[in-house]
Amino acid sequence: MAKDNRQRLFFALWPDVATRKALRHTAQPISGSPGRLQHPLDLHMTLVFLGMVESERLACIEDAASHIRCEPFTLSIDRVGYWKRPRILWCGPSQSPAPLNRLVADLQDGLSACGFVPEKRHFLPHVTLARKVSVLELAEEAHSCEWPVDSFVLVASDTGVAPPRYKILKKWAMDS
Ligand code: 2AM
Repeated sequence: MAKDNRQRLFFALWPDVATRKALRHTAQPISGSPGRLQHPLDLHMTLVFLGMVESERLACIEDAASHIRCEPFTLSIDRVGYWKRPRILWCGPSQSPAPLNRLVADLQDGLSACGFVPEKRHFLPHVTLARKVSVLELAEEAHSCEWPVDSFVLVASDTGVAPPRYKILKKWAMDS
């Protein structure tokens, strides 16, 4: 049987060790079931989700990413939220900073040359903290944290394996 040459890919911001630790403590559910916590090594913020991609398209994807010009910026993670339907507990910035919006838009633009259709939904920056959560109440105050962002990454998702589920394939530093 032919080996499947496709991978589930996405671009993301990946936290440094200190930010990763802080992210885990942003949300304090005070009632309800905690659900399935995201493995600490899997915490990230998705920028662009590509879906299943054939390996032949990787060169175009990486070339698009290498043309991105973005200055380092800081993300203030000061908001926690809960999406009822997918039962996801997340944290994110209450204001999506301009450099982050530009980075996502530029990536989408560049990737359209590789045949990807830009996401129509509004970009809602978030870090999934837990899935299958039955949260009834969240502590009023988010334990906010500052996330210094100086790179972005291309990630492969290994569905169906034990955590950590994600593998960083390539990292691009932002220019200062
Ligand atoms: P989530 O954290 O909100 O679930 C790997 O699966 C990453 O891609 C996750 O961050 C996930 O977002 C995101 N993702 C999965 N499926 C997606 C889709 N169809 N559209 C956009 N993002 C998706």
